[in-house]
Amino acid sequence: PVQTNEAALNGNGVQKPEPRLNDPDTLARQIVEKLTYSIGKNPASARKYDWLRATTLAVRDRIIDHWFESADRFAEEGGKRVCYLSMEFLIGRMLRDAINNLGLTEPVREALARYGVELDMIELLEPDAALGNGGLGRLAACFMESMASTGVPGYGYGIRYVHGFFRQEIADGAQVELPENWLVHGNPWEFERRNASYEIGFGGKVSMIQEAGRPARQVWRPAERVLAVAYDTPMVGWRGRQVNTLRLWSAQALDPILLDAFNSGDHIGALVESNKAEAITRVLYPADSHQAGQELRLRQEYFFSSASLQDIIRRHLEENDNLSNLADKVAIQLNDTHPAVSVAELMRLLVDVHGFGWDEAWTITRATFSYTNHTLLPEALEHWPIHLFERLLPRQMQIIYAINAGIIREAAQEHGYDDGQVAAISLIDEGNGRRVRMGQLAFVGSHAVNGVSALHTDLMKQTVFRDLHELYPDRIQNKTNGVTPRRWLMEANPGLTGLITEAIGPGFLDDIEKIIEIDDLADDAAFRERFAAIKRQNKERLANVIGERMATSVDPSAIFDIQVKRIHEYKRQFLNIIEAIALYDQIRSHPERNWTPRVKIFAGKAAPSYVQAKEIIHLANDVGRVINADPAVRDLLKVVFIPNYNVSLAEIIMPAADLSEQISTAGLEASGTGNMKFALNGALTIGTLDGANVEMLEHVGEDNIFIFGLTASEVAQRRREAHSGRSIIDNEPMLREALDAISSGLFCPDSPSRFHSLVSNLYNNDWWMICADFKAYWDTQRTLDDLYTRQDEWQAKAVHNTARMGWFSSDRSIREYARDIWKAGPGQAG
Ligand code: 9GP
Repeated sequence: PVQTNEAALNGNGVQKPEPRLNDPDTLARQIVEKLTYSIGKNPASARKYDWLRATTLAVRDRIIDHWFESADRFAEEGGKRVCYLSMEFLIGRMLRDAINNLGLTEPVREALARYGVELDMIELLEPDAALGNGGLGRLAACFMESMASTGVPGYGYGIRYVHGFFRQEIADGAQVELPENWLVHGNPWEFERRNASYEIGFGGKVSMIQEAGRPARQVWRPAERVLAVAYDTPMVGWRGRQVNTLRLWSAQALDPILLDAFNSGDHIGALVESNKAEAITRVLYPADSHQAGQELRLRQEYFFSSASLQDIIRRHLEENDNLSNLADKVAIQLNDTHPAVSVAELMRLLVDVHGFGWDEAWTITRATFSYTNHTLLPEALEHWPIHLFERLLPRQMQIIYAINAGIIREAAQEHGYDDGQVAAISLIDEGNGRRVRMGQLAFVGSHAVNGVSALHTDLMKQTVFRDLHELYPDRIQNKTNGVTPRRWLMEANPGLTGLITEAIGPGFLDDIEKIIEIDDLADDAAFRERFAAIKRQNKERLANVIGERMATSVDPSAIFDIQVKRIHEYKRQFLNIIEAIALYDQIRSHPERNWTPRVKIFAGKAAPSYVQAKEIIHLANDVGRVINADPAVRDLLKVVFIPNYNVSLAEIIMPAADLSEQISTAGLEASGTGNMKFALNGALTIGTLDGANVEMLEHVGEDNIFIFGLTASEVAQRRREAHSGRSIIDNEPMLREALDAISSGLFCPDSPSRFHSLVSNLYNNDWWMICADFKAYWDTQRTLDDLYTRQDEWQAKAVHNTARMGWFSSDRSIREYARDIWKAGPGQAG
């Protein structure tokens, strides 16, 4: 038998390894051990990628020490868990984040340097974990980091896509989508957990069974079953205080191969089941503001919802006698409607599997769930055809009908709702070929529903959820988004972080709102100069990236005017391009004027099926090609579109911006989080009164942000009046000439009509208010040109922006969720 030293045993009788030490000597030794014994490489012949892996494994060991501590602490203290269900986690690279949060950046750098390996070089080899499309997915990643940093016991639940968000290339100006392959070299951060696997059913029949001595109950016999297998990634918070878990599900067939088929020679057929199962988690749907509408998507949604709920229930029953106190121990946040089917699935598990009565199950369900809405765009609101839902999830469909009947009864009997009002709140849309409305399902199944900025929350009450808000007036609340200052300031902008630390000490690293202490330094010329010098270095770094990737040279002393985000008509990249064309025209017509040099930088991906968005990308590229090559412009204006925008590129772009473009049609951008990242890094914002811009205005002050254009209510008014762009274009020569230039084929001589439909949309209805806002936008840009020539003033405003953005931290958002919605985490009775 194995001899153990009793004194060295912990409570479970298992010997615990010594926690890893963090000095460079130990790190250096352990990195080489990983290289040798885990990767099988000799240090002399190891390649950079092997060093990255070895470093990751050595760092991961240290995270594991903290992970177990967090788990032990939670087991001791009890309390409530938060489960964050999200189809998307747009994480990006993990090594830099992990070593920053563990305080290991310098020790690791030093350890690697002993072998002549540069940390900054190997970090770049790590693939981005791009398991998300944009704002919603990136918010989920910021929230995971902030939950760990603020001590909230959080579990992220999502899908382990084999192929994340597609890789974008630009060919002849147009977007080309290529598969992304982040797992091709394996993923050293994750742990496969075969013991946490659950069966997920689809299709089949429901029948009522009556067993002796028990009430009759419904039993679902699915026609198909797949296995959900868990992969866990530890997510370490600031100073390693807490490590939470991101659990991603991978789909597998119950039988990896159908041997009968194989043996009878049908080699392809033998793998059909397994291919069909694995298809569920193979690819991330690349649309952020449009419902995908396909069966596979509904399968993905149900697959990860059911697996997560089964896991939550299993864990709960390991620690508790039964499920009646589920809501005291677990808060489940539904990130958008993608996991909304969870409401029906939890009811099924409680009623059909665990024998609860309907009313008690409904009380538990509502108390457990809460739901965040991220968009008001009608085309993004999910609603599934009943026939599809019924075929794939027959028992969940019955449950939805039963929930609906209860809500309708309550509305009619207690509130006197008439048929029209009932139709408006119903979970079933009877008007469009009968569909299940997932927003309504998430709303009625939750005790709290939130929007992501003050304006968006107000608009939710007035528009998409007006009727449900009337019925449940206390349910909607606001939780303005935030971003993690660790990734978006400390890691992305070490220069600025160093300057601030020097000026006010390191207190802001633990409490970002203390960054306000640099506000007065806006009046200090020496501080401003250093602030500007750091911006300059960051601009040079971006200029190098642009030079390398696109062979275009840009001058870092010009205004770096940047719009990076998903490409969408409501985000109005088109307005920005039209302004660039108008400026181009003016520079050519008035060479004698004192123009302020500008580089307009774009990046972002379009959903592959979104024709207009792809045309906008094409236009940006075509316009850039013509302007950048025109000697008459004398480098006063450049237009560049950087391909393949992702988190890693954003980390280079955000710190390098002078001007941040947040110019969505008012009322359409739920919050925005790019706006926050830019301003935190000292960019001035040109923006509309939309999303969180409204609150940014309140925080940074009206002198430090450049607001223009129609308000949300003015936009709504114009739309009611069937506004069209024609009369504005007729009266605005600069706008007309810019549009004429596009229509004439000036930028696309190979295919002069390429952009005709984009332009004719403006004449016909100007739905996105591009014409309506053009003049105000143009004027504001010229004010900014002027301001840029007065660098002292500009830099003072930039300092005020950084100083006053502390509130827009995801730590603050998470504390609000924890206090108002989850009742979990430090200081909450759990
Ligand atoms: O478009 C919103 C964006 O405004 C918001 O900041 C983000 C996070 O709340 O969510 C975006 N929505 C989506 O990504 C999908 O609806």
